[in-house]
Amino acid sequence: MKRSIFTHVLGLAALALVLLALPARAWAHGPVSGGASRTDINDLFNVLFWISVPVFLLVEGLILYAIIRYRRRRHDDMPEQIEGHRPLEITWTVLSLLIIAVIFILTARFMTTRYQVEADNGDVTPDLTVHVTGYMFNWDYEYFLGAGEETGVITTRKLTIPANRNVLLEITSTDVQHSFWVPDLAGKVDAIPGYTNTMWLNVPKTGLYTGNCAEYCGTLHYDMLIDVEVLEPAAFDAWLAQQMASLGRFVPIGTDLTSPLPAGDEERGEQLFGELGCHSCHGEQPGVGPSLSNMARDARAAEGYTPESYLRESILVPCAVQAEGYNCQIMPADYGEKLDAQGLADIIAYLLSH
Ligand code: HEC
Ligand SMILES: [Cu+2]
Repeated sequence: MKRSIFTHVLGLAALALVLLALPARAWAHGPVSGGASRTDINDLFNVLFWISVPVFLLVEGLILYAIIRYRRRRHDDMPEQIEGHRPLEITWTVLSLLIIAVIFILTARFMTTRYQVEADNGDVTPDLTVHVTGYMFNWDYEYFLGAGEETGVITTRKLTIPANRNVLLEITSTDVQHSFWVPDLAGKVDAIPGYTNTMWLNVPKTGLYTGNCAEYCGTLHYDMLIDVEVLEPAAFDAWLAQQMASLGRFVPIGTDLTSPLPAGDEERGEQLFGELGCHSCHGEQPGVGPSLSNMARDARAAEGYTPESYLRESILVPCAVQAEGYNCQIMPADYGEKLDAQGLADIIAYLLSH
């Protein structure tokens, strides 16, 4: 009578284990779309998964079995004592070693064939090469045709690439370590100062893929987001051509503090404020930098500034005019290279509207 209850309990427990293991298969997966190495990552994941399922079931099953079978009974005498079991010990040591060896070989083979070597020995030629540079707390993307023909196009925060083409990302950093990670496209690749890592993409589906820096790098690490927009090849070509054309008209303002500015457009200013990552330090509340609403009011008429000239100087040469209680070194000093007179005027118009 009693015995049959325990067999049932054991059966139920085993069932619970299997039920626990199943959703893991559904939830956990590698990149679903895009990376040239996506199938390899998923293959590797499947191998690891199906090796771990029997191990998990065996270990948990034995624990349950031992708990129930060898539980303390009322009138127990000391049970039979067993000390060691050489054949068993040798078996599980060798088995574990074998499993680890298989995983190691598969992983090593995957890493050498996919991440580095393809780029280095030229098996695959890129249609587009993008230099990805991480820094606290944003990403810059510099576009090259083929393997390295300059376009001059640089975008910040958002990477735009064509679908169904080989795209090579050359990833590095200018300050500390970051990690470029868009889970639906590929595995993490570290951005390391002084060193270039590569990532291949060939994304079959257009759309917006999002990710973020996956290596803790400072206060605003959480805001070091990555947007990858994948366009139809024709739409991408049009986008790139338009970027290149507007480059000719784009004259960076540099550190010019005096030439008159055109009339600013508040709405476009707001957009630029987001694209250039200003909002991560300047929000509604004071944070790493002064709050949005405080900036224009902080104009120092006594020192001869108008609100416009004060904002302009603060943006182009952050350390020339300092807000009290803040560290001016934190604010990137190269916005003059990313803004032209119109862009600066737009941002100033936006700031003045607060
Ligand atoms: C990484 C953080 C960071 C980013 C990004 C950043 N700033 Fe700043 N900013 C600061 C800090 C810190 C200060 C205060 C030190 C100073 O006055 O130079 C500051 C000061 C300013 C000031 C002067 C405010 C005052 O009250 O004196 C203005 C204006 C400004 N930033 C505009 C911008 C704009 C526009 C952008 C984007 C194009 C931007 N900042 C991006 C950190 C940042
Ligand atoms: Cu980072």
